[in-house]
Amino acid sequence: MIPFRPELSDYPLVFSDEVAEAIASGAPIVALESNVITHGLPYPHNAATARKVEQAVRDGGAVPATIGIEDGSILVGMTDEDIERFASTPGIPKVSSRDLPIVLARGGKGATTVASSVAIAELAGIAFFASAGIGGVHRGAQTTMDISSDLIQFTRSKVAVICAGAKSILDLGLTMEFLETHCVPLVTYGCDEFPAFYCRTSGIPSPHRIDDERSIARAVDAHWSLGGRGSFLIATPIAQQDAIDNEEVDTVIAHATAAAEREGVRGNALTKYLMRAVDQATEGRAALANASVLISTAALAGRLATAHTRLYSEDLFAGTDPWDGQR
Ligand code: PSU
Ligand code: MN
Repeated sequence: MIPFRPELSDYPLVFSDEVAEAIASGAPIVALESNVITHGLPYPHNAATARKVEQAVRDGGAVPATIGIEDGSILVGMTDEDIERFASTPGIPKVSSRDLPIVLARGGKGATTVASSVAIAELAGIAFFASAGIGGVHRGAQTTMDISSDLIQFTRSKVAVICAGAKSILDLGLTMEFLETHCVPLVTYGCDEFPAFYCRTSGIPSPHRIDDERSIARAVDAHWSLGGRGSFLIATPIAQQDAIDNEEVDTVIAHATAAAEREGVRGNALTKYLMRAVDQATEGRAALANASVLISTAALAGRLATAHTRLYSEDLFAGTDPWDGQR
C-alpha cells in the first residue's frame, strides 16, 4: 500500500497500489461500493460479480476503486484477495455516511453504501462512482420519513454517479421530486424514462437524455465549473434481455412491501429485506438482473470517466492552462 496525498493524512485512507498510481498519473478512476458485495448477492456470486464489475470499468479505460472499511481504515481500491475476504466474511455491517466515523473509530470491517462510498470518493479525489441502484424515497415515506441517505449525500459530494435508476421498491416519483428540489442534475443515457433497475421503464420521463459519453462528461464538468456543490446523476437502463416485466415486478414488490409492514421491518434493514423478497419471488431472476446492471453501469462509468479525463487533454483547456510553464 502506498500512502498517498500527504495533505489528506488526517483521513485514514489506504489506497491500493493501482489506485495510488492512477491518481498520481491523472488516469480515470471509478469508485465502487462494497455494500452490494456483502448485502446484495450471495457468496460466491458476489465475488464473481465484483470481479466482473471491476473488469467492466477496465474495459471502459478506467481503474476500479472498490471502497470498504477495515481495521479503522478506509480502503480505496481492493485487491482480488480483499474482494474475496469481503465477499466471504459473514456479518459485515452496512455502513452509510453517518455510521462511517463510528465504525472507523471502533475498528473492524464495514461495507459502504452509495452514500458513504460517494463521500469517500470525494475525499480521495475520485470523480466517478458506479452502482446498480441508488437508494431513494421509500414508499410510505410521507409517514415513515424513510429517505435514503444516498439522496442527502448527493447534495453534498461532487461525484458523478452512474446507476440503472432506482428500484421500484422505492417511490420513484418522490425520488425524482427530491432530486429536482435539491438541484441534483440528472441525465439518462439510452432511454427516455428514468429507468427502474429491473425494468427499462418507470413511466417517469427523463428530464434530459444524452446518448454520447463526451457530451455527458462536458455536462458534468460544467456543473462543477458553475459552482455546483453536489453530485451529477447518470442513469442507464438494464439490457433488454436481462430486464424483468414491469407488471411482474410491481406485483412482487407490492407483496414484499406488505410483508415488511406486517413483520415490522424498517430502518436500514428494509432495503435488504425487500431485495431478498424480490429475489425469492422471481426465483433468482432478480439477482441475475442485479448482476447485469452492476456490470453495465460500471462499463458506462468507465467510459464516462475516460471521456472526462480526455476533456482536459483535448480542446476544453487547450492553450488556456493558467499553470502553463509554471509547473
Ligand atoms: N438499492 C439497490 N441495491 C442495493 C442498495 C440499494 O438496488 O444494494 C443498497 C446500496 O448500498 C444503497 C443502500 O446505498 O442499499 C441504500 O440503503 P437505504 O435505503 O437503507 O439508505
Ligand atoms: Mn432508510
